[in-house]
Amino acid sequence: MAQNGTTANGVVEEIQTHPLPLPVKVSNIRHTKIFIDNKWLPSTRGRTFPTFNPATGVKICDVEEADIDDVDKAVEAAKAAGQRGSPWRRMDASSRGRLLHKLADLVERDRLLLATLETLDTGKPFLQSFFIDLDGSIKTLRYYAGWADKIHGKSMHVDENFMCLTKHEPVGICGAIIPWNFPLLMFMWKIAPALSCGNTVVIKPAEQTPLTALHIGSLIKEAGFPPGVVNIIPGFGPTAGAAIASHMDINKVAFTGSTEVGQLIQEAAAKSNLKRVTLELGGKNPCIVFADCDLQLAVEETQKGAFYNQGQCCTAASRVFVEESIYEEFVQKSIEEAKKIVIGDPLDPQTSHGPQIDREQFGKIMDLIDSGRKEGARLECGGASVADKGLFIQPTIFSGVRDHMRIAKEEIFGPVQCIFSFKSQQEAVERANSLQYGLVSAIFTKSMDRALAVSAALETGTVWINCYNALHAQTPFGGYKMSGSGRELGEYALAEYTEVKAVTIKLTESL
Ligand code: NAD
Ligand code: NW8
Repeated sequence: MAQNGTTANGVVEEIQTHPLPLPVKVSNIRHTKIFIDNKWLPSTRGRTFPTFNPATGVKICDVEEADIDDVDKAVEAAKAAGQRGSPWRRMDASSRGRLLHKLADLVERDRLLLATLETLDTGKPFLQSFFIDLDGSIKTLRYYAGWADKIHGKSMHVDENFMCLTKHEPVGICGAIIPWNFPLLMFMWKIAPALSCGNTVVIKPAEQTPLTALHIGSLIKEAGFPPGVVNIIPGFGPTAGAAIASHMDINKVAFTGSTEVGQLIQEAAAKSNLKRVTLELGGKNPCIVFADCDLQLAVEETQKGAFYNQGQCCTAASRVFVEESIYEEFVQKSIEEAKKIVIGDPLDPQTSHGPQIDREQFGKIMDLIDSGRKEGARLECGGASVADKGLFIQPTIFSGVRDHMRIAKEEIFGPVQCIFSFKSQQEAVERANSLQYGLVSAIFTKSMDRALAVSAALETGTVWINCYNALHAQTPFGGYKMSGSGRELGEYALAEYTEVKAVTIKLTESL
């Protein structure tokens, strides 16, 4: 369906050239239990927790709450599934690839239902769920399906007439802890490379958004993955999440979420069994807009970067540095652009902006907006919640933002665009690099010479030139500095999911 490219601007093309997909009616939620060993289990402690629709505040359903004992059960299942001699370990690598493709087929079959569930649980506009989250999920699965039988080592004739073979073995049981902003996509970013390399998985969805992960559990079983290869434990961070991070039998943990929790995960990993850790944390991502850019493009891309997913992206474009000579024009055009955003019911295909995820995030964002006003930034538009609408916040633009303000330094994770002015290239680069974050950055200019020079100077894992949120299954993604460690997606992510074994053979005849 989505063939014209599915970047944030791709959505618009799709809307114009294809009949609109429509949400399905969801009368009861089929999968609300803990998924271990391809079976649906109740919580050992007999507890459940509610999940809400953030657009209405209405409870969708209760979900079985996994705790430490359920994590132990999941780890036992994963251990048995991944043992030497098990069906999963004996399976041809090409068959692992086929299973991942089969899972992708089933996700495509259930695409409307999954997009609807994602929208109900997160509040993100349905067409974005359908075209961005589902498309990215399917592409991630297919990309790593293709890798499964292409993951192999080298043979080296080394000094003193030894032959060395390197083998890429699975690391074993991979724990994953994921956030609420892209529940389905983050699930795939974790499981697809892990399974492609032959690992087993224990994954915890965020407590706010467990529903699409649990539906995928049923598809994993239907696809024919052996029991215990993937185990899904809905639950809370300090209990189920912490149990993963400190488990003695989990060999690796992949985390996406806040920097504070990322530090706890790395600490718990170090103190338990030194499990391998990859972290995708926050960002305070700078865009540098030079006077020689395509101004309309820069306005549109930086704004989508700021407001996409209600600003709830680790990649949110939250610091836009604009060259002095085009500053006023840039701000005016940005305000015009913001007026086109349609706030409303996320299930309505016209809607481009939904609610924030929960009351806590809503409060944090409103507090930061207040701080911006008080510290003297200029509120150009928005700045308030939407009357009678619970968790909706208007797209908000501040101009005249100065580097010392809270809104210039703290991750907001809401629909707030901060616009700064700069005089020289060197000054812009220094200010862009001045924080401890280093996830993504963007440059807008028509000079490729300048773009390449500036991209070399920016301390971020991704640099976008004349585009934003241009993520692809083939391209590595991850942070410098306190934005994380390790890479997801692309060939680079495979290294995070394999142990390299060197087998050295003493030769008796010279080659
Ligand atoms: P969080 O880091 O608390 O939650 C992310 C995941 O970690 C969830 O699954 C959660 O249950 C789990 N978790 C929480 N505490 C844990 C612990 N002690 N041990 C193990 N796992 C734990 O994020 P949040 O509270 O949902 O959001 C707070 C802030 O984090 C946001 O305002 C935003 O700045 C940032 N955030 C970043 C991302 C991202 O994509 N990088 C995503 C969500 C939130
Ligand atoms: C994996 C991801 C994508 C993809 C496309 C368009 C807009 C925004 C995002 C996005 C494989 C193929 C495509 C996006 C996704 C996650 C975050 C931020 C932006 N991803 N996309 Cl955290």
